[in-house]
Amino acid sequence: MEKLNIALIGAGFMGKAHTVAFSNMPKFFWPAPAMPVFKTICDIVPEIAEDSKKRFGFEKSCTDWRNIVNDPEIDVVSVCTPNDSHAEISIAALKANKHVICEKPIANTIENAKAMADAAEEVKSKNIITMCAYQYRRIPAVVLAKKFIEEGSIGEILNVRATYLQSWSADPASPLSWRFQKEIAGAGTLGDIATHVIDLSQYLAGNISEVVSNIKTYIDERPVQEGGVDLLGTVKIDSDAKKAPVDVDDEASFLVKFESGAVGSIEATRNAWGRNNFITIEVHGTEGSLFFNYERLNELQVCFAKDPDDRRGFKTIYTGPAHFYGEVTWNIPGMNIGYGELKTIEIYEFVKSIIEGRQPSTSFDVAYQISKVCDAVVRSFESGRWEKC
Ligand code: SOE
Repeated sequence: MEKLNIALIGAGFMGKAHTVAFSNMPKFFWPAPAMPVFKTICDIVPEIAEDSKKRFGFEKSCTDWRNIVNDPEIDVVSVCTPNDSHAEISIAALKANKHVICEKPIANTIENAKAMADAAEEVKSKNIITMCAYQYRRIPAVVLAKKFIEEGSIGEILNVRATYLQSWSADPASPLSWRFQKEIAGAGTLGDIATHVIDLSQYLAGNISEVVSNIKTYIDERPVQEGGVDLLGTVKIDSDAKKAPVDVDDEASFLVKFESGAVGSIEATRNAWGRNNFITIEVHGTEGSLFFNYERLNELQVCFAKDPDDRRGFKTIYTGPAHFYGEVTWNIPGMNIGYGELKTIEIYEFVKSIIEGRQPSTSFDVAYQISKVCDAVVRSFESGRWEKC
């Protein structure tokens, strides 16, 4: 079995998610397309780099990502750093003929997103694979929704309503991590989570062509945290701490038009008390409707117009062995998968793409298209008009 030497840059929350996924991949998917070898982990904080080496089982650690890009032994680079370094690292890695999986959003600016898509295009002919980590489209229930749509079970799509609501930044005492700084993150909620539901909407209904938007910042300054570690609201900082301005959005809502003629809406905020990872998508077609909610991620609700008037309504399908990769996760519907299995499915698809020499469905060009929608959302907020993507 082929081996792939893995290097991971950025040992925080996403570094942990990628490592768990690489390590679980052959446990679920056997025979694996290739065996990951945990070569090098990089973090700019020396103690975190060294600690993660031991914790995650890497052979080496470093604090400068260039060591990884310049290492001829490395086949695959996982980019799990804050958004402002995605472009520089990914482009350098691609130029060094490494396969790259990069966390979302692909970049902090539309220019960087384009540069990354261009760099990926340049090495495509050498079978160098890129993936941006839009994992939610790989949830079995979402894949089932796509199957219903493709089979024509809900007819022609009329409307897509999508939301991504979280609460971790609703508390003004949640610290000012990089996610609230435009220079690093590029955008707030729009880049961080609206991008996921843009991806889901486009996966199910095709590309979005135009948007009209509203953007809002609710909490315009936050307490400064020591160190660069992203605490995602899990730690609160007391009210007399030094504060600094927030220059990104807390909420982004927009109406969308799809190339197909369908319409819809997308809303995202990280300031919705009671909503945790509330990704919902409801698709209405001429012959029926579909509804998915990540907080019940092993379920898809479907309603068919053809059912008799006295029986029509949403029914719930529990995903399991009969569904996408269900045969390799757990054996009984209702045993359920979670975030860890989902990231594992994503890494499996990435590694399989490398071995088969074909781009996965969330390659850098697809991620760039999502950034174009975000760019149009910002332009529309400034112009007050519909803007093309
Ligand atoms: C924080 O909002 C976050 O970690 C996002 O950055 C992820 O993309 C999302 O999947 C979970 O929430």
